[in-house]
Amino acid sequence: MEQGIKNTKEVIVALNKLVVKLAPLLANGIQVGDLIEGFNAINGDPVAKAEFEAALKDIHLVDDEIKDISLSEGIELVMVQAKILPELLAALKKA
Ligand SMILES: [Ca+2]
Ligand SMILES: [Ca+2]
Repeated sequence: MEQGIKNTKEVIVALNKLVVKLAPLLANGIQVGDLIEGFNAINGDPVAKAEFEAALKDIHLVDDEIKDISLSEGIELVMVQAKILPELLAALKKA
């Protein structure tokens, strides 16, 4: 059965947003408190929280989606990443 790439896309977006949220915390070095602060940053953002929960819930489906990936799906994933890249780079630059 064709798997599609819905869950893979969700996980890519969630991971990028995680880096965007964590980058400012890690800018001054990694402390134990960063983990809690990172958790609070996500927990305090209902949209991000819902996205993370959705991504984590279906993360086990990503394996099958990747095994079944087509060229057009691969390109679509690259485009998903490309679309988030400016936000990601801006966060890392500030860090
Ligand atoms: Ca820190
Ligand atoms: Ca596919």
